Amino acid sequence: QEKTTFILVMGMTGSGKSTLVQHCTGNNVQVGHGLQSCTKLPPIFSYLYSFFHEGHHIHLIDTPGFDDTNRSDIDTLKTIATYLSTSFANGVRISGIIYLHRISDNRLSGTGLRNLRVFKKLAGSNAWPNTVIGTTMWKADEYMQGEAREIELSGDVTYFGDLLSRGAKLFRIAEHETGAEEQRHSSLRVVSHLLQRTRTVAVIDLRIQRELVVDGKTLDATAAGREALGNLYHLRRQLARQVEIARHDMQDALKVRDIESARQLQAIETECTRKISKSQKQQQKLKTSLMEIHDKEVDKL
Ligand SMILES: Nc1nc2c(ncn2[C@@H]2O[C@H](COP(=O)(O)OP(=O)(O)O)[C@@H](O)[C@H]2O)c(=O)[nH]1
Ligand SMILES: [Mg+2]
Repeated sequence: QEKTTFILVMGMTGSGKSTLVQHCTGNNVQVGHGLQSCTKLPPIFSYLYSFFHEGHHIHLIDTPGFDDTNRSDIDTLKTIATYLSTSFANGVRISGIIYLHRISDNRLSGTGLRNLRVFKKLAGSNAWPNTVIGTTMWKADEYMQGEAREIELSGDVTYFGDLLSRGAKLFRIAEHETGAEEQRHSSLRVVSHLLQRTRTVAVIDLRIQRELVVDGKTLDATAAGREALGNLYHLRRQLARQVEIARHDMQDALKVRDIESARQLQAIETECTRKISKSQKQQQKLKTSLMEIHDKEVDKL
Protein backbone atom coordinates (compact mmCIF):
# COMPACT_ATOMS: atom_id res chain seq x y z
CA GLN A 1 0.00 0.00 0.00
CA GLU A 2 1.77 3.17 -1.10
CA LYS A 3 1.14 6.52 0.52
CA THR A 4 0.36 9.74 -1.32
CA THR A 5 2.70 12.51 -0.20
CA PHE A 6 2.69 16.18 -1.19
CA ILE A 7 5.91 18.21 -0.96
CA LEU A 8 5.96 21.96 -1.56
CA VAL A 9 9.01 23.36 -3.40
CA MET A 10 9.63 27.06 -2.77
CA GLY A 11 12.32 29.69 -3.25
CA MET A 12 13.17 32.66 -5.41
CA THR A 13 12.97 32.55 -9.16
CA GLY A 14 16.23 31.01 -10.36
CA SER A 15 16.95 29.15 -7.12
CA GLY A 16 16.76 25.79 -8.93
CA LYS A 17 13.22 24.59 -8.13
CA SER A 18 12.39 23.26 -11.60
CA THR A 19 15.82 21.66 -11.84
CA LEU A 20 15.30 19.78 -8.58
CA VAL A 21 11.83 18.69 -9.64
CA GLN A 22 13.27 17.46 -12.93
CA HIS A 23 15.96 15.41 -11.21
CA CYS A 24 13.44 13.81 -8.88
CA THR A 25 10.88 12.93 -11.50
CA GLY A 26 13.13 12.36 -14.47
CA ASN A 27 10.39 14.18 -16.39
CA ASN A 28 10.86 16.96 -18.83
CA VAL A 29 9.99 19.91 -16.61
CA GLN A 30 10.60 23.23 -18.31
CA VAL A 31 13.66 24.79 -16.72
CA GLY A 32 14.16 28.54 -16.73
CA HIS A 33 16.93 30.17 -18.70
CA GLY A 34 18.95 32.44 -16.49
CA LEU A 35 16.72 34.31 -14.13
CA GLN A 36 13.71 34.53 -16.42
CA SER A 37 11.03 32.31 -14.94
CA CYS A 38 9.22 29.63 -16.86
CA THR A 39 6.54 29.17 -14.21
CA LYS A 40 3.84 31.16 -15.99
CA LEU A 41 0.36 31.79 -14.61
CA PRO A 42 -1.06 28.32 -14.44
CA PRO A 43 -4.18 26.29 -14.57
CA ILE A 44 -4.15 25.37 -10.91
CA PHE A 45 -2.72 21.83 -11.06
CA SER A 46 -0.01 22.40 -13.63
CA TYR A 47 2.32 22.84 -10.64
CA LEU A 48 2.24 19.14 -9.77
CA TYR A 49 5.02 16.71 -10.70
CA SER A 50 4.71 13.10 -9.56
CA PHE A 51 7.05 10.14 -9.05
CA PHE A 52 7.51 7.07 -6.85
CA HIS A 53 10.11 6.88 -4.11
CA GLU A 54 10.53 4.55 -1.13
CA GLY A 55 6.94 3.33 -1.23
CA HIS A 56 5.46 6.80 -1.59
CA HIS A 57 3.62 8.30 -4.51
CA ILE A 58 5.15 11.74 -4.27
CA HIS A 59 3.71 14.93 -5.72
CA LEU A 60 6.11 17.86 -5.86
CA ILE A 61 4.40 21.25 -6.03
CA ASP A 62 6.59 23.67 -8.00
CA THR A 63 5.63 27.23 -7.00
CA PRO A 64 6.33 30.55 -8.71
CA GLY A 65 9.03 32.49 -6.85
CA PHE A 66 9.27 36.15 -6.01
CA ASP A 67 11.55 38.30 -8.09
CA ASP A 68 9.73 37.01 -11.09
CA THR A 69 10.33 39.44 -13.90
CA ASN A 70 6.71 39.22 -15.06
CA ARG A 71 4.89 39.46 -11.77
CA SER A 72 4.63 41.57 -8.61
CA ASP A 73 5.21 40.05 -5.14
CA ILE A 74 1.52 40.53 -4.39
CA ASP A 75 0.44 38.60 -7.47
CA THR A 76 2.89 35.80 -6.65
CA LEU A 77 1.64 35.54 -3.08
CA LYS A 78 -1.93 35.56 -4.33
CA THR A 79 -1.24 32.70 -6.74
CA ILE A 80 0.46 30.55 -4.09
CA ALA A 81 -2.18 31.33 -1.46
CA THR A 82 -4.99 30.52 -3.87
CA TYR A 83 -3.39 27.20 -4.69
CA LEU A 84 -2.68 26.29 -1.06
CA SER A 85 -6.10 27.25 0.30
CA THR A 86 -8.07 25.65 -2.53
CA SER A 87 -6.15 22.36 -2.30
CA PHE A 88 -6.40 22.41 1.52
CA ALA A 89 -10.17 22.91 1.34
CA ASN A 90 -10.26 19.90 -0.98
CA GLY A 91 -8.40 17.67 1.49
CA VAL A 92 -4.84 17.92 0.13
CA ARG A 93 -2.32 17.99 2.99
CA ILE A 94 1.34 18.98 2.64
CA SER A 95 3.89 16.66 4.29
CA GLY A 96 7.10 18.54 3.63
CA ILE A 97 8.63 21.73 2.29
CA ILE A 98 11.83 22.26 0.31
CA TYR A 99 13.03 25.88 0.36
CA LEU A 100 15.83 26.46 -2.12
CA HIS A 101 18.46 29.16 -1.89
CA ARG A 102 21.35 30.00 -4.21
CA ILE A 103 24.51 29.85 -2.11
CA SER A 104 26.29 31.78 -4.87
CA ASP A 105 24.26 34.91 -4.02
CA ASN A 106 26.50 37.41 -2.29
CA ARG A 107 24.09 38.58 0.30
CA LEU A 108 20.56 37.83 1.28
CA SER A 109 19.01 41.23 1.00
CA GLY A 110 16.25 42.98 -0.91
CA THR A 111 14.04 40.52 -2.76
CA GLY A 112 15.78 37.47 -1.31
CA LEU A 113 15.13 38.51 2.26
CA ARG A 114 11.60 39.62 1.43
CA ASN A 115 10.88 36.24 -0.13
CA LEU A 116 12.27 34.40 2.90
CA ARG A 117 10.24 36.53 5.34
CA VAL A 118 6.99 35.95 3.48
CA PHE A 119 7.83 32.23 3.25
CA LYS A 120 8.35 31.97 7.03
CA LYS A 121 5.01 33.66 7.71
CA LEU A 122 3.25 31.61 5.08
CA ALA A 123 4.44 28.23 6.39
CA GLY A 124 4.49 29.00 10.13
CA SER A 125 6.85 27.45 12.69
CA ASN A 126 4.83 24.21 12.98
CA ALA A 127 6.17 23.40 9.55
CA TRP A 128 9.89 23.74 10.36
CA PRO A 129 10.50 20.09 11.45
CA ASN A 130 9.25 18.99 8.03
CA THR A 131 11.23 21.63 6.16
CA VAL A 132 14.51 21.34 4.26
CA ILE A 133 16.55 24.35 3.23
CA GLY A 134 18.42 23.29 0.12
CA THR A 135 21.38 25.35 -1.02
CA THR A 136 22.07 25.27 -4.75
CA MET A 137 24.74 26.50 -7.17
CA TRP A 138 27.83 25.51 -5.26
CA LYS A 139 30.50 26.75 -7.64
CA ALA A 140 33.70 24.73 -7.36
CA ASP A 141 35.93 27.79 -7.41
CA GLU A 142 33.88 29.58 -4.74
CA TYR A 143 33.46 26.74 -2.31
CA MET A 144 35.12 28.56 0.61
CA GLN A 145 32.89 31.61 0.18
CA GLY A 146 29.90 29.31 -0.05
CA GLU A 147 30.77 27.59 3.20
CA ALA A 148 31.31 30.94 4.93
CA ARG A 149 27.90 32.13 3.72
CA GLU A 150 26.30 28.89 4.82
CA ILE A 151 27.61 29.40 8.37
CA GLU A 152 26.47 33.03 8.39
CA LEU A 153 22.97 32.24 7.12
CA SER A 154 22.55 29.28 9.49
CA GLY A 155 23.57 31.18 12.59
CA ASP A 156 21.36 34.22 12.08
CA VAL A 157 17.67 34.11 13.03
CA THR A 158 16.95 36.75 10.39
CA TYR A 159 17.89 34.15 7.79
CA PHE A 160 17.82 30.38 8.40
CA GLY A 161 18.76 30.31 12.11
CA ASP A 162 15.22 30.23 13.48
CA LEU A 163 14.13 27.52 11.03
CA LEU A 164 17.14 25.32 11.82
CA SER A 165 16.83 25.70 15.59
CA ARG A 166 13.25 24.46 15.33
CA GLY A 167 13.86 21.32 13.34
CA ALA A 168 14.47 22.35 9.75
CA LYS A 169 17.49 20.74 8.09
CA LEU A 170 20.09 22.15 5.74
CA PHE A 171 21.10 20.17 2.62
CA ARG A 172 23.48 20.96 -0.20
CA ILE A 173 22.16 20.21 -3.66
CA ALA A 174 24.83 19.00 -6.06
CA GLU A 175 26.09 21.28 -8.84
CA HIS A 176 25.68 20.69 -12.59
CA GLU A 177 29.41 19.91 -12.87
CA THR A 178 29.11 16.92 -10.56
CA GLY A 179 26.98 15.14 -13.17
CA ALA A 180 23.31 14.25 -13.54
CA GLU A 181 23.53 11.10 -11.41
CA GLU A 182 25.00 12.96 -8.45
CA GLN A 183 22.47 15.78 -8.84
CA ARG A 184 19.63 13.31 -8.90
CA HIS A 185 21.05 11.52 -5.88
CA SER A 186 21.38 14.73 -3.84
CA SER A 187 17.84 15.81 -4.73
CA LEU A 188 16.36 12.45 -3.72
CA ARG A 189 18.34 12.53 -0.45
CA VAL A 190 16.27 15.60 0.49
CA VAL A 191 13.06 13.76 -0.37
CA SER A 192 14.15 10.70 1.66
CA HIS A 193 14.82 12.92 4.68
CA LEU A 194 11.35 14.46 4.44
CA LEU A 195 9.77 11.00 4.14
CA GLN A 196 11.67 10.03 7.29
CA ARG A 197 10.20 13.09 9.04
CA THR A 198 6.65 12.13 8.07
CA ARG A 199 6.96 9.12 10.38
CA THR A 200 6.86 11.60 13.28
CA VAL A 201 4.57 14.23 11.78
CA ALA A 202 2.65 12.92 8.77
CA VAL A 203 1.19 16.21 7.53
CA ILE A 204 1.54 19.89 8.35
CA ASP A 205 -1.13 22.54 8.15
CA LEU A 206 0.58 25.63 6.84
CA ARG A 207 -0.17 28.80 8.70
CA ILE A 208 -1.67 30.48 5.66
CA GLN A 209 -3.95 27.49 5.05
CA ARG A 210 -5.32 27.66 8.60
CA GLU A 211 -5.73 31.42 8.41
CA LEU A 212 -7.54 31.40 5.07
CA VAL A 213 -9.62 28.24 5.27
CA VAL A 214 -10.18 27.60 9.01
CA ASP A 215 -10.19 31.16 10.36
CA GLY A 216 -11.75 32.63 7.22
CA LYS A 217 -9.32 35.53 7.03
CA THR A 218 -8.76 37.50 3.87
CA LEU A 219 -5.24 37.31 2.46
CA ASP A 220 -4.40 40.84 3.56
CA ALA A 221 -5.10 39.81 7.17
CA THR A 222 -2.83 36.75 7.12
CA ALA A 223 0.71 36.90 8.48
CA ALA A 224 2.19 36.43 5.02
CA GLY A 225 -0.18 38.98 3.51
CA ARG A 226 0.71 41.53 6.19
CA GLU A 227 4.40 40.92 5.57
CA ALA A 228 3.92 41.58 1.86
CA LEU A 229 1.72 44.61 2.60
CA GLY A 230 4.38 45.98 4.95
CA ASN A 231 6.60 46.44 1.93
CA LEU A 232 3.83 48.30 0.10
CA TYR A 233 3.18 50.60 3.10
CA HIS A 234 6.87 51.36 3.35
CA LEU A 235 6.97 52.27 -0.33
CA ARG A 236 3.83 54.37 -0.01
CA ARG A 237 5.18 56.36 2.94
CA GLN A 238 8.26 57.23 0.92
CA LEU A 239 6.09 58.35 -2.00
CA ALA A 240 3.81 60.44 0.22
CA ARG A 241 6.85 62.23 1.61
CA GLN A 242 8.06 62.96 -1.93
CA VAL A 243 4.64 64.37 -2.83
CA GLU A 244 4.72 66.66 0.19
CA ILE A 245 8.18 67.96 -0.63
CA ALA A 246 7.28 68.48 -4.29
CA ARG A 247 4.16 70.51 -3.35
CA HIS A 248 6.11 72.63 -0.90
CA ASP A 249 8.90 73.33 -3.39
CA MET A 250 6.34 74.07 -6.08
CA GLN A 251 4.82 76.86 -4.00
CA ASP A 252 8.26 78.34 -3.43
CA ALA A 253 8.95 78.19 -7.17
CA LEU A 254 5.66 79.91 -7.98
CA LYS A 255 6.40 82.70 -5.50
CA VAL A 256 9.50 83.64 -7.51
CA ARG A 257 7.67 82.91 -10.80
CA ASP A 258 10.04 80.05 -11.68
CA ILE A 259 7.47 78.41 -13.95
CA GLU A 260 9.84 75.79 -15.41
CA SER A 261 10.77 74.39 -11.96
CA ALA A 262 7.14 74.47 -10.89
CA ARG A 263 6.22 72.44 -13.95
CA GLN A 264 8.89 69.81 -13.22
CA LEU A 265 7.78 69.56 -9.60
CA GLN A 266 4.21 69.17 -10.76
CA ALA A 267 5.31 66.22 -12.92
CA ILE A 268 7.06 64.59 -9.95
CA GLU A 269 3.95 65.02 -7.83
CA THR A 270 1.75 63.47 -10.51
CA GLU A 271 4.10 60.49 -10.95
CA CYS A 272 4.31 59.80 -7.19
CA THR A 273 0.55 60.09 -6.83
CA ARG A 274 0.10 57.62 -9.67
CA LYS A 275 2.43 55.13 -7.94
CA ILE A 276 0.55 55.53 -4.68
CA SER A 277 -2.72 54.73 -6.37
CA LYS A 278 -1.14 51.70 -8.09
CA SER A 279 0.05 50.36 -4.73
CA GLN A 280 -3.45 50.88 -3.29
CA LYS A 281 -4.85 48.79 -6.13
CA GLN A 282 -2.33 46.02 -5.33
CA GLN A 283 -3.52 46.08 -1.74
CA GLN A 284 -7.15 45.92 -2.84
CA LYS A 285 -6.28 42.83 -4.91
CA LEU A 286 -5.48 40.90 -1.75
CA LYS A 287 -8.95 41.64 -0.40
CA THR A 288 -11.13 40.95 -3.39
CA SER A 289 -9.34 37.86 -4.61
CA LEU A 290 -9.70 36.00 -1.34
CA MET A 291 -13.36 36.85 -1.07
CA GLU A 292 -13.73 35.24 -4.46
CA ILE A 293 -11.92 32.12 -3.25
CA HIS A 294 -14.09 31.92 -0.15
CA ASP A 295 -17.23 32.18 -2.22
CA LYS A 296 -16.05 29.26 -4.34
CA GLU A 297 -15.27 27.16 -1.24
CA VAL A 298 -18.70 27.86 0.21
CA ASP A 299 -20.28 26.78 -3.06
CA LYS A 300 -18.56 23.41 -2.78
CA LEU A 301 -19.86 22.70 0.75
N1 LIG B 1 25.30 26.29 -12.12
C1 LIG B 1 24.13 25.80 -11.74
N2 LIG B 1 23.03 26.17 -12.38
C2 LIG B 1 21.86 25.68 -11.97
C3 LIG B 1 21.75 24.81 -10.86
N3 LIG B 1 20.44 24.52 -10.66
C4 LIG B 1 19.78 25.20 -11.62
N4 LIG B 1 20.62 25.89 -12.41
C5 LIG B 1 20.28 26.76 -13.55
O1 LIG B 1 19.69 27.95 -13.04
C6 LIG B 1 18.62 28.36 -13.86
C7 LIG B 1 17.33 28.46 -13.07
O2 LIG B 1 16.97 27.17 -12.58
P1 LIG B 1 15.46 26.73 -12.42
O3 LIG B 1 15.48 25.31 -11.96
O4 LIG B 1 14.66 27.05 -13.63
O5 LIG B 1 15.02 27.69 -11.23
P2 LIG B 1 13.56 28.04 -10.70
O6 LIG B 1 13.22 29.39 -11.24
O7 LIG B 1 13.71 28.07 -9.21
O8 LIG B 1 12.62 26.96 -11.15
C8 LIG B 1 18.55 27.34 -15.00
O9 LIG B 1 19.26 27.89 -16.08
C9 LIG B 1 19.25 26.13 -14.45
O10 LIG B 1 19.84 25.36 -15.47
C10 LIG B 1 22.96 24.43 -10.18
O11 LIG B 1 23.00 23.70 -9.20
N5 LIG B 1 24.10 24.97 -10.68
MG1 LIG C 1 10.81 27.09 -12.20
